[in-house]
Amino acid sequence: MSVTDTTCDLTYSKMRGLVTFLTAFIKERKMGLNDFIQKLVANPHICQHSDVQVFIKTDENQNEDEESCIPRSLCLGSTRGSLAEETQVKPSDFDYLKIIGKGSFGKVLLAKHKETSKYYAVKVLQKKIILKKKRYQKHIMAERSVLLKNLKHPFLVGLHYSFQTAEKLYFVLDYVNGGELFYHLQRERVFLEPRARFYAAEIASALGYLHSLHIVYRDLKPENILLDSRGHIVLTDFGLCKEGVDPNGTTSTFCGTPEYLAPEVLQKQAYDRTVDWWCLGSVLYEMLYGLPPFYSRNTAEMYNNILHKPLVLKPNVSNAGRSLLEGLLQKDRKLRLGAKDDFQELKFHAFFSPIHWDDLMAKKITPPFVPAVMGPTDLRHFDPEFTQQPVPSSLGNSDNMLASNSVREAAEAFPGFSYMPPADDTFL
Ligand code: ISQ
Repeated sequence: MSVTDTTCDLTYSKMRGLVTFLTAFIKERKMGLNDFIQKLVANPHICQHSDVQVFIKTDENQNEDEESCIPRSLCLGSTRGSLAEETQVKPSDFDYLKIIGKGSFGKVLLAKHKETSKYYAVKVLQKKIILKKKRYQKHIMAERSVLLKNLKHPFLVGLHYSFQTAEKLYFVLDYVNGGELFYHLQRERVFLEPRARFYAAEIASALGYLHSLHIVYRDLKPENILLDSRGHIVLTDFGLCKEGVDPNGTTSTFCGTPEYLAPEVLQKQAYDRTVDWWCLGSVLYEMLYGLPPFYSRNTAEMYNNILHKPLVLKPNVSNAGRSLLEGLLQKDRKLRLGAKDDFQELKFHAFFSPIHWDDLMAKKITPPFVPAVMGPTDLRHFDPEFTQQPVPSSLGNSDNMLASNSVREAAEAFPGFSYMPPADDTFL
């Protein structure tokens, strides 16, 4: 075989490899582009393959100031049928109007897409803070990974895009402004059973959906449960800790409020999806009784109560309600309601007998309470501590892309942090 032949052969086999790869890619694309991209970027071996490198390579001539959010070659389709270039989303595509939430890693902002005038909640995280703690880097990647699983559920916040610049990670999420569920609970102290049932049912159906995809939410806590402007539940934050993490990277055992921690999580034992049913029990308990179960102002005592104190339920809640709480707040996760047949067990519990689950999923049940909001820019339900803070002008600008080692490391730590909505998705 001549050298030329060999070269030809090699090129041909490479071509075949590429064709095989592309065929598989297109097939996968039909099944769910996002899922495929995720697998691709999550697998270092596949990523290192030269064909794949060529395939996913971003345009070398792209604006140096902004990392592309979407490798151009992956822009196979667009929600509006436009060209790849037009579908690239970058920080400067948005006007950042207000800070609506803050955590140790960054902020959540109300942002308006300049071209479409649609409103989004944009979560902006500082890479260097995340990088200081490997564990939380995993958290963020897990959050992205979870959000990218093409999650679509009426009571889960939707991710539209994620992208990164040299210093920051951006998540472009649905924006909801009905306020935190517990903001309303604090105002009213307790909810009547029908209202608590409605919220518990919407939360349970979202958790059941996540479990069906083998995702454990784990961190269900008051600040992650929002209401939209119609009064429906929206669960947010698959991994962002609002508090409890020192930005300097010192250890903190738990993220945020510890009230809802299941005994197995407190004891750092193995946990599974039943941890979410414990958390749901805690939310329901607080809605009906006005305080978290096992509550004590003394945190050590509360931990002890969660682990050892028997659940005592006062009779001002119906038998069905108390029976559900007893099932969910069972300390032994193997005996907990949902341990065998997950969400199905909850669905058929007497407490939920007034719920028509198909109607619930279709948002056909009229919410028991409609938050008073005048429009998307009505921020009355957000903490003024956040909304009164000035919005950093740097957000819509390009990050400094100086090729320092730390910046490069920061970029490499979040591989594939870009996202394009599925072809059948609308741009809100
Ligand atoms: C969506 N809307 C308002 C606030 C939010 C906070 C976190 C994540 C998503 C959000």
